[in-house]
Amino acid sequence: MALAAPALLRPRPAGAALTGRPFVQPALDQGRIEAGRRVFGLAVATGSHDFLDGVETATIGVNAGFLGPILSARAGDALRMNVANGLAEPMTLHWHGLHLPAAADGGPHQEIAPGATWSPEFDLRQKAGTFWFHGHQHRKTAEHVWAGMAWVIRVSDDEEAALSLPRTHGEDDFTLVLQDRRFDASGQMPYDANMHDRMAGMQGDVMPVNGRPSPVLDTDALRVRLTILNGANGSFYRLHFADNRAFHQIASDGGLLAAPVPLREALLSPAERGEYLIDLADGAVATLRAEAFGAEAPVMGSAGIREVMTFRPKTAHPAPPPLPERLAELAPPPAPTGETRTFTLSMSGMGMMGDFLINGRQYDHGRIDFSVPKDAAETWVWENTTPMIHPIHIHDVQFRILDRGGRPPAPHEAGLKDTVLIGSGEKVTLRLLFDDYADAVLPYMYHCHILEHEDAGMMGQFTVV
Ligand SMILES: [Cu+2]
Repeated sequence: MALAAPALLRPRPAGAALTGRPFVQPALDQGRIEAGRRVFGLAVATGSHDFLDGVETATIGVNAGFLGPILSARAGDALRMNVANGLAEPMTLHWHGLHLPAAADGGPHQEIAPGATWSPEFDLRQKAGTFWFHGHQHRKTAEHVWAGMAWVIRVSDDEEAALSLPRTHGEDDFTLVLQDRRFDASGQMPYDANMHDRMAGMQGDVMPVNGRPSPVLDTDALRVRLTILNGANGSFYRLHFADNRAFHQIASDGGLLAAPVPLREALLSPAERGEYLIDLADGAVATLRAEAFGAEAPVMGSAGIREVMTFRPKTAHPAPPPLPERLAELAPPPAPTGETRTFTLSMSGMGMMGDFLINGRQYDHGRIDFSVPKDAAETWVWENTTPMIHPIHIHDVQFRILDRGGRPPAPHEAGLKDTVLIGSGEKVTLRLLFDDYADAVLPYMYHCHILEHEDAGMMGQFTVV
């Protein structure tokens, strides 16, 4: 992000005229308990949603036209997900960030036929954190997610519950799904990816937050916790406040950081999550903004700055409440016990018009690229030789970043991760532990989470045996 112009550093006065509609916080769904198992029903169907005031846009939704309830569960829960495919085409639903058996992963090998229900059961072996689920149908992921087939799972645990943090859902604890979409003249958002979209990732000029562009929230809270998912197909968001205020990151993809990390901007790649604490005690209006850009940013630069949402404090207070000094016990990355593998991201052909490859190959649904011995702690080195940036997601594990471009990870990247940005020309080293689950046949995926790149074949698969 460029330095803000001086005029932007001054807080807007409270009560200044703003035109956005109220922020929408979807309810929490705690499922139902059946024989000691927490059961969620997820009905996937076509529907509609009013992203734009007074216009119904056709969607694919999960338990709603677009804004399904947020799934809420506790670490250690035994889960069953009843996923009912109400579409006229096959689909899958992948539990992004969850450590689970390959048969329950919801990747391209767990296809659900039209009219069928898929009911995986698995234990929730996570720390408190924010996870999500989205369509992962082979070559249809981008189209399905664009239409709305994605939402959030929030996981709580005792360690998080013992901390003095905002956690009243919808009062001082807000879950935000950031996306961008483009609409045609009739207010519809057909998935009409052109050549540029397939290269750079599909982006839109309207940025819904929980399905509503630039919403406004009037709040009594002196401090809010924002749990943010970048749910975009192809957009990266560099989040910051219009008044350049400082805030703190407290969690990354897989759970709490060791301690709050002060920031003035936070970059979220597609599929990444972050949790942030924002002080509102001064009573000034706080406008969260995002500089949006696509995979081609190293060449083409930013797509512009978008207003994400505005917080209007109802009250002022002499001082914000104190922050916790420590958050979670974060063990060091596991010591290596397995192989070191190198993954080179490349493009075939000339310039920007080639195919997207990992180690020189496109995804092949019938090819397992390699097998990892169960319980191995492996080292994966990712090298990006393309002129683009790629967020790499690895199924099954929460991994740790050991090294980014020859340096240790920044504090906000030093925690649990399942998606990591690999910059153009950059080399990033990860440590991953493949424990608990093995399956000789069914694989897990690793892929670029720019969904257009994934669908174009920037994906591979491995088994844990
Ligand atoms: Cu990519």
